[in-house]
Amino acid sequence: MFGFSDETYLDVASGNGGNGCVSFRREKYVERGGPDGGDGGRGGDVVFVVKNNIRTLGHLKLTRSFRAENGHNGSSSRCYGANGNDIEIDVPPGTIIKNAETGELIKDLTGVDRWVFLTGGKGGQGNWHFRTASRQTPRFAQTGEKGTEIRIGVELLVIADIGFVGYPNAGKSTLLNVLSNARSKVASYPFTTKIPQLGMMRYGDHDIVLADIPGIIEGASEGSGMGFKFLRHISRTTGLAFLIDLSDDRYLTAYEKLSDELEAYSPELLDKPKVIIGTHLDEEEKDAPKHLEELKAKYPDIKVIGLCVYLEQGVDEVKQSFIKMVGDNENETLETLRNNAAGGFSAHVDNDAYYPENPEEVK
Ligand SMILES: Nc1nc2c(ncn2[C@@H]2O[C@H](COP(=O)(O)OP(=O)(O)OP(=O)(O)O)[C@@H](O)[C@H]2O)c(=O)[nH]1
Ligand SMILES: [Mg+2]
Repeated sequence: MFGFSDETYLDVASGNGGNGCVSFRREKYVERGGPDGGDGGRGGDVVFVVKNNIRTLGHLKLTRSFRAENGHNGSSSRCYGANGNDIEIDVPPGTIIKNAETGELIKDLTGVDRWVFLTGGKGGQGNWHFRTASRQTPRFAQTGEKGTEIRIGVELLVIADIGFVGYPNAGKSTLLNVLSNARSKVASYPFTTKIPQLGMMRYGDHDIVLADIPGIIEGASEGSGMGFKFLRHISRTTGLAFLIDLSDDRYLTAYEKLSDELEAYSPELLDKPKVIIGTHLDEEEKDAPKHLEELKAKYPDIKVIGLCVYLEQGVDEVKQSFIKMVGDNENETLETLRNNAAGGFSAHVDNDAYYPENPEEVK
């Protein structure tokens, strides 16, 4: 279980084939022209296109019905009807298509770029095809084949791109709420956040999934505080953001202590790209700006950003650092998605923020 699973249903239909045409040639001086009704065009297909820049099913909740165009009818002079246009449905990597009624898996789109799900109906043949020596005036043509209509379930496991790590009260939920539509509870007491929350940060046409997890304290690996079981939710993220409260006495040691706890859970966590975010930068009476400089000097090899969301200081820089972390590691993100096509817990999705349906499920 590394993320939230999201699902929706769609009604999809391929286009009907156009009808063949019944028509006879009419020309000057030719009294009884032969049949010349053309064929109907093919109905459009329903095609799924996997787009790496989409990470959610949000856009499919606005439009639930997707119909390909019908083929056009044939016409006289043996003119073919035009083929109907295909309908393309964009989905994020790792999407699974199921039969909505039976729940049966139709297709796992992991590793697929483009997939024709329903082909359109064939066009009917015009009466021109039905002429024979004994039947020179066929007054019939074939009707186009019907397209296929089905209700499908679309499922996706949403895996976070950036995981927030920090002591309680560092400002993790505050940051999540500013960067995404999530409404993670914010309060001045420790362990306000009790279960992971995901939010979607949008930039251009890209989605970046952020994960806010409960605060970690020294000794979490031995079970102190909320323990560190929630680290599994950030174990597959592309990058980590360490949030350190610059007004807290522990600002200079926090990064090492948090790293020790992560290492005790899984040493690979430390290999991830990371950024340190010094929060509460506005607390000048507690020397927050000076502490920020000390942190920068202590970790010259790590990007250290000062942040106060209330004064909008550092918000852009934080965003850019997330975009860069995800952009630099796009292939790894895709790999992770491919390897995690199952699992997760279900979430109630509201305006692109994910709230677990059943908190007990979230282990
Ligand atoms: N002055 C100031 N207060 C902040 C800042 N960021 C967050 N806070 C406050 O710090 C307190 C804790 O913020 P949260 O976002 O709930 O912290 P958290 O890291 O999610 O905490 P837990 O969920 O308990 O782990 C809240 O009272 C916030 O209003 C900041 O930049 N400056
Ligand atoms: Mg919180």
